[in-house]
Amino acid sequence: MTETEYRIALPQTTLAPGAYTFTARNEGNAPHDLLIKGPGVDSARTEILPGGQEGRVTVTLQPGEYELWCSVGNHRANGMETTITVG
Ligand SMILES: [Cu+2]
Repeated sequence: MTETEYRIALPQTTLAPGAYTFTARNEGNAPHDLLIKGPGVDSARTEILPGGQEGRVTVTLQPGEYELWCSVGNHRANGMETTITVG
């Protein structure tokens, strides 16, 4: 997935249950991170990524809805959040 000001872009928003490693690439100028929360996942996150850098986060997804967002500053309120549906 890619992060810019102020958007998280995913290749797809529905996934089958299972283990995944997400790669978040910061294609913006501001620092960004990526957090994931949902069934069985509470504190999964990348480090804060400077522009041009990427980070990974590994999670096991169960059926349900997962929130993805950037926790830097007010980025989430500015639009850096999305959801994934698993099932
Ligand atoms: Cu951000």
